[in-house]
Order: sequence, then structure tokens, then C-alpha cells
Amino acid sequence: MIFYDLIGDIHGHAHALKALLKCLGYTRNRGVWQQPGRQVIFLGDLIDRGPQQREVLRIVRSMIDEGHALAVMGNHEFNALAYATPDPEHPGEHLRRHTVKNRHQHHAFLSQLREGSAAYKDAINWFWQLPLYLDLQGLRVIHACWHPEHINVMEQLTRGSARLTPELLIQASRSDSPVYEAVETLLKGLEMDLPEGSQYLDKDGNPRTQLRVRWWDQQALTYRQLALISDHKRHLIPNDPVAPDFLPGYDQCKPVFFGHYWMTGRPVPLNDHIACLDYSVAARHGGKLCAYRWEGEKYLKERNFIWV
Ligand SMILES: [Mn+2]
Repeated sequence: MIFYDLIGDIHGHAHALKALLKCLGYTRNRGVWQQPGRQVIFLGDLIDRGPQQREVLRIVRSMIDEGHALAVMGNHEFNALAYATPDPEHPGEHLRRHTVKNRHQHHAFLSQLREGSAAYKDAINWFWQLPLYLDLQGLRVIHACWHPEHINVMEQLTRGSARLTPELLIQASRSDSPVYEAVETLLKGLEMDLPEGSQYLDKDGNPRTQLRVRWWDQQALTYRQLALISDHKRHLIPNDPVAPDFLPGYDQCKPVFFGHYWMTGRPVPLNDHIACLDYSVAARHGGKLCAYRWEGEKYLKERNFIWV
């Protein structure tokens, strides 16, 4: 059995990545980071925001090419693909529109890779190869939400490869498609509609009727308990129970690792089987780049979290 080191969202922070690889016991050999008997699994969101996105892609791709790493797609790689892909039904547009907001979110990548250059096209081509999820012998990996029904949908549509095709990327960009709902949930996380007639005001004072969900919480039963929202606002959310079939649950047959959620504080497992490894390295005031050193265990251990 191969043992894995799982690494959370990097967002172009190559210095932190190299420091973390060193901490985990990897060394550089002819430019490629490696460690006998171990592989890294990157949890997606390699790009956007940070200062060294080319270097991060170089490190990750060389490790994957030489069999020292695996990776899944994050929502930022997905968005980059859709941003770069023309919309066949709307000439002159792209599957992700080049609005001021979308361009701004993607600006660091577009300028560091030089939009339209050979390096840019090469990066985009490579993103197609990233699977949406990995279900390996002893563990599972997803960028945002392990949702068995949506994974089944994508498993069928990709004939087991878990990789997007040009046709699937089009469907994933149309909000009335089941592929859209599946990819949104797997890569951007589960959301819920608040009960009829309720809303809350977000930080800009806009009324919202949808909320991100703490899908991993096996005890939470109500909108208030499940809301992914700061604790001082939690009382604004109704405490009604959510429909019992809304949450994906987790079968606990092996641990699952994900990133995406900008955790803070000391990294710990969320429960015995579920761990988030995104500790906000890209945050303005500085977060952590976090890894989990997995040695085949079914029950996650706090001491196996490592960060820089
Ligand atoms: Mn993400």
C-alpha cells in the first residue's frame, strides 16, 4: 500500500509549498520533489491569488509526471478552464464570462501566466487532466464536498475517469443542468435554501436566501446548526430542521480529505473520518499551508497534521 501526504489549497504560494514538502521529508532530486514509499495528493486550488503560481504548477506537475504525486481539481482550476473556453452557443463569449468581477478574481493568474501565451495554454490544457475526485484503496479525496449521489452522476458520465470533457464543461457551465449541480457541489461545496420566507443580510447588507453548509457535521440537524457562518451571526438563521434527505451523510468506510473552506486556528480532524486541510495560506493576514501525513489509518489522528 502506498502512503500519502495530503496537501491543502496552495493558491500560488510556492515558498510555503517547498517548506512544507521539506517538513514532510521530501527532497529535490533533479528538480523533482520526492520521497521513497510516499506520494503527495494535492487537494486542488493550486492557482489564483498568490505570487508564485508558475512555480507551484512546475513543482506539482513535475511530481505528478514522475509518479510522486496525484491531484484533484479545485474550483479555481475549474473556473480557469471555463474562463479560457469559448461558449459555442454565444460567439465571442466564454463559458465563464469575462466580467469585471471574474477577471478580477483571476487577475494574478492571467498576469503571471500571461493570458494567451504558450505557458497559459499549457497550464489550461493540463487542468483538463485533473480528476474531480479520487476514491483510493484507503482514502478519498475531493476539493469541497464528498457527495455520493453527485459523485455517482459524474462517475457514469465520465465512464469512471472522473475527468471533464469539453461537452461536460459546457453542461457544468449551464445552471439548469444536473452536471452543473454535481460539479458545483463537489468543487464549491453544498449550499441550502433557507426555509420559505426567511433570509439574512450578508456583510454587505444584501439579503441572502442561500447558505453554505457544514456538510461534514454529523450532529447538526437544523438550518442554524448547519450554516457555515460566523458564530455571532448564527442566531439570525432559523432553527427549523432541514429535510432529512438533504445532507449527504458519510459512510465512514475510509477517511475523506478536502480543502476549500478557509479554516483558521490549530489544524485538527473535523471528526474521526473527515479532515479539511485548507488553513487559509492565501489570507491577507497570513494563514497556514497544511498537510496530513497518512500512514494507512482509518481513524484520523490530530498528531498527523503538519503545517507551515
Ligand atoms: Mn476552493
